[in-house]
Amino acid sequence: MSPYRSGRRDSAWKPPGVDAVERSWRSPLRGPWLTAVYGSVLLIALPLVIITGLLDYAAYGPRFDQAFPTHVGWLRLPTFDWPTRPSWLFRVTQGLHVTLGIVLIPVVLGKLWSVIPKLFAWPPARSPAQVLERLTLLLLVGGILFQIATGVLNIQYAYLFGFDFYTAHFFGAWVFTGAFVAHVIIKFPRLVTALRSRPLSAELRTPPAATRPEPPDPDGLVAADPGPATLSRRGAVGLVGGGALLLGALTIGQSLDGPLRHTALLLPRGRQPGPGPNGFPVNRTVAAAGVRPEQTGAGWRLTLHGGGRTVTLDRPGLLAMAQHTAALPIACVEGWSTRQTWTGVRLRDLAALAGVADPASARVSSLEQAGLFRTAVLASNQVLDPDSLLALRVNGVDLSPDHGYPARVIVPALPGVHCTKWVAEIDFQERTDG
Ligand SMILES: Nc1nc2c(c(=O)[nH]1)N[C@H]1C(S)=C(S)[C@@H](COP(=O)(O)O)O[C@H]1N2
Ligand SMILES: [Mo]
Repeated sequence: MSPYRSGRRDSAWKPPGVDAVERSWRSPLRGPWLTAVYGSVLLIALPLVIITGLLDYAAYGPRFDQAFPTHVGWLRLPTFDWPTRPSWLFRVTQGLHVTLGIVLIPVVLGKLWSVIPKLFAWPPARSPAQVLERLTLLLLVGGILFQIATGVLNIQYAYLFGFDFYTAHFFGAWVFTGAFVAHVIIKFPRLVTALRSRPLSAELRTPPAATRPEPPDPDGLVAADPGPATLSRRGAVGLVGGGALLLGALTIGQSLDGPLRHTALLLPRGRQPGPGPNGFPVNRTVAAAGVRPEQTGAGWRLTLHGGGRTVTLDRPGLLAMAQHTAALPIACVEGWSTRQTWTGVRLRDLAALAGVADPASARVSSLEQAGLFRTAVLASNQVLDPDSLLALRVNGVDLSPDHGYPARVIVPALPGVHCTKWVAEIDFQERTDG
């Protein structure tokens, strides 16, 4: 038999260079088992990232056209009233989304490393089924890298891309999720077989010197010409796991209060305005928002609309009303959160003062002239919760200018972005459906 006919598929014609590339993937660690180990971590954790992402979208109140992107066509999910209890709900869903998204980066990279020879597989199109599979892989790999890149750049406030983050991340999520579901359906049997092929406990006891390549596999993950092992599979799993733990340790602090907050080294700097009762993170400063000191001084007035009535109050007038204190978190879409103790007037008392006993919603407007943060709509349950406040004070002192002086909204479980600072006006809508 002629030697080139008995060989593997490399006897067929290939463009120059492909052979060399194929031979250069020589790690003896690559194979179904390692790919399946990284894959099973992602199989368990990524659905959590996807679900918390969808919940975050729901929390912004798509019903009031204030979730981004606003127009999502047939991707519109059934909307529901985002609850106000437990008050830490959004803190947990958004914190989990961002933290887990960061922690999984090394696992995604490890998984991609383990399958990278397949990117150069030749011939590129062996059968229609294989073309379809490679297409879903393109959406899968492209999708996850796109979601990681846009997500990380967003929380680092690096808007390097020329498109809207929310639109990109939202539609990117659907592309990725579709490809992820297809990939899991196609590969799940392989994953199970691969995990069963080598007991984890034995693998974790094998040193580099005893590490051998896996037998050749139908997917071509195992190198054709493996080199000697410089790292064991235990080492490869430990490297990725260690990277994930390190990222987690540097991130988790942004969701904690107390001394552990200082461990959040990946938080963008300069947002923690020092000690004292107002010393907690500021999303946008009063200066950055373009709110001028003369707007927030003694001449400031709060205007309430509703029930055909307009009521105007100054800050002493608000302080003369019944005051309520509640410990509530602010949780930002970017992942950080912090619990503080707020004092002010209940929103439901302000609704009653405006003549609206049963509000369907309330539109809150700030002193800002324009922009994303100028107005926010609160749903009925968010206005009526006894801890929903127009806060005047925090931790026993007046709000600082950066935290929204003279008055700001704080509502349990409401995304931070809708806790409007420097409030100028609240417009209560009476329920009309009886
Ligand atoms: N008027 C106004 N309100 C605002 C903002 C803003 O830029 N302008 N930022 C929002 C965002 S995104 C968050 S996370 C919270 C943060 O509140 P803090 O800066 O007091 O911590 O305020 C919200 N309220
Ligand atoms: Mo935010």
